[in-house]
Amino acid sequence: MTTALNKKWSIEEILVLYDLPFMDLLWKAQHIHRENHEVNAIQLSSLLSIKTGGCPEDCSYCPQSSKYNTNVETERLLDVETVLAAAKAARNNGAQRFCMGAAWRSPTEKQVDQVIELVQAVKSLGMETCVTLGMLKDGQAERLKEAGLDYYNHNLDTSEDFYKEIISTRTYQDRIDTLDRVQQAGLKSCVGGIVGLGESREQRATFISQLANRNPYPESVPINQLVRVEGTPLASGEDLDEFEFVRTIAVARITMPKTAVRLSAGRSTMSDATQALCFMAGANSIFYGDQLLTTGNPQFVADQQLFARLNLHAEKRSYTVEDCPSKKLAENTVNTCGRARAMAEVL
Ligand code: SAM
Ligand code: DTB
Ligand code: SF4
Repeated sequence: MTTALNKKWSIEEILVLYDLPFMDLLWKAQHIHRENHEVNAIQLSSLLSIKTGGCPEDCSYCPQSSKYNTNVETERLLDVETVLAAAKAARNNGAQRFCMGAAWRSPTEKQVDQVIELVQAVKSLGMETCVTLGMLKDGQAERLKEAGLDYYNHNLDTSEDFYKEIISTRTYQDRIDTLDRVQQAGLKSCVGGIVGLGESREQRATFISQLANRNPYPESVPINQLVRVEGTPLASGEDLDEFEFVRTIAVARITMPKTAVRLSAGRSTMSDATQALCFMAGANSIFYGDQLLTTGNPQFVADQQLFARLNLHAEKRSYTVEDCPSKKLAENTVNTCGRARAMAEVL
């Protein structure tokens, strides 16, 4: 799968998409979705906070910032056994990728070493891995790639002009620099943002243009709905119209046809009907598991029931020999790994 750029998107063109009649927009998004992805298949990623709280950054939405008085306790980095147990539970429930998040501004070399140990342990279960550790320095993305990491998550979150109103401890360019390092190291990138921070539609369109015009554009695009957390500056405010959230999913699908668009934070308070509209609009990935980082997510069983009602299934993946956890297949043969197939059959 390549996400090489074949069209540059102007902000005006993206706004034209946003302005389409809702049904026309969804039709267009679903059409593009079907040309590029398996129909009714959803990629399942489980998430674990491996280092919670005490972050020196001041992201206005985040319960893990040390600048705000939230209920989140600061914890140490989890050990390998704890992480492995969580990853096994996620795999047994059908998750195919395991994402690990750390509340760091930027990891030290020693912290990268510790995360490498976690990545290797999770890989040994036959799962794909993703980590989000904050900004990376030169050489760190290469070290993670060498260790077998598949994806690095680093969100741009919103448009550059609105970013300054949400975060003062780093710049938009700092984020872009890390994304460039991630891509140059050959890691797949997972880059998305938050909708409902108080941004305008034009700022949402500008944010989408930032993602869609990267070359290649990200392999994975998480679209989070703001989860309002007591104690953060964004704890209260006017909620965004839910159809505007669905429109944002559709616009991401149209502008980045091959990416996995992930319906991310915010599902706990979203109706099943709105989630179904998001899948119709081209979302084909979710965070799957009872917990995001510090806030809740629908229970495994709730999602299994929703999938059954909507006739959705977990994405089935073909693993090459390199990726196959059993490592029993002949070299250079492309085949479907039995273990991977069994994992995908869980749902
Ligand atoms: N510290 C790292 C960083 O900022 O990249 C990794 C963890 S950070 C929690 C990952 C992402 O979670 C943020 O970029 C943001 O998009 C999302 N996030 C954090 N708090 C959120 C909230 N209250 N609602 C929705 N998304 C949130
Ligand atoms: C992403 O885009 N969303 C996830 C993941 N990447 C790391 C995080 C959502 C966090 C929601 C608030 C919380 O649980 O702390
Ligand atoms: Fe820290 Fe990431 Fe939260 Fe910002 S979003 S405060 S960088 S954990």
